[in-house]
Order: sequence, then C-alpha cells, then structure tokens
Amino acid sequence: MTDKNQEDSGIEEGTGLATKTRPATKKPSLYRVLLLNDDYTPMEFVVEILVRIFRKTPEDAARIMLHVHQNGVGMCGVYTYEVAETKVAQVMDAARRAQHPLQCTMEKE
Ligand code: TYC
Repeated sequence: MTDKNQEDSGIEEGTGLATKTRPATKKPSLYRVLLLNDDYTPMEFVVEILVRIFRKTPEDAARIMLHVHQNGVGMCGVYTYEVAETKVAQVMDAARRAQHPLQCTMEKE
C-alpha cells in the first residue's frame, strides 16, 4: 500500500497474499463541554462566555443560557480532549476573575 491513510484492497501487490490491515488513523475521542446553572451568575455574563469562548452567535448563546437556566445543565459544544480542557479552564478562569460561581465541566461523549 502506498498511502498509509488509504484502506487497502487486502491483496498485497506482487505477493498475492491477503494482508488486509487496519487504517493507520484513529478517530479521537470527543468530549461534551457542559455549563451548570447556579442562582448568582448573571445571565448576560453566561451569554458573553458562550459568544467569546464557544463562538456562538448571540442568539444561540441566549438560547443555550436559557436552557441551562431552566434545566440545570446544557451543552456548549463537543471537542477533542485538549480543546475541551482548554475551554473549561477559560470559563472557570473568567468566572473566578469576575467572582461568579459559574461551573463548567466536560464528559466523554
Ligand atoms: N440562573 C442564573 C440567573 O438566574 C443564570 C445562569 C444561567 C447561571 C446559566 C448559570 O450556567 C448558567 N441569574
């Protein structure tokens, strides 16, 4: 096989032997980033977080914030481990600086 990212036919060129191999690439695990409701963080702060850190439109951000407000928890997005970890840290840091009790966590999809 010439391209390691390509599925091979299972027939090795030249030898005629059946040598079907697994693809060389693996899909990374994905993680949901969740926002948790609390009684004190201002709605506007949560919307700003969703726009700035999760790149939501103001409309989507308001919808997600209200979902969390009404249901206790809601999803901000699905990311690879390192991206999810970074976004959780950015939210927790922004909340700490602003002295809001906002909590953000991640879970394997
Ligand atoms: N419940 C908060 C309020 O009434 C708003 C809020 C929404 C807080 C979402 C956190 O993740 C959250 N001010």
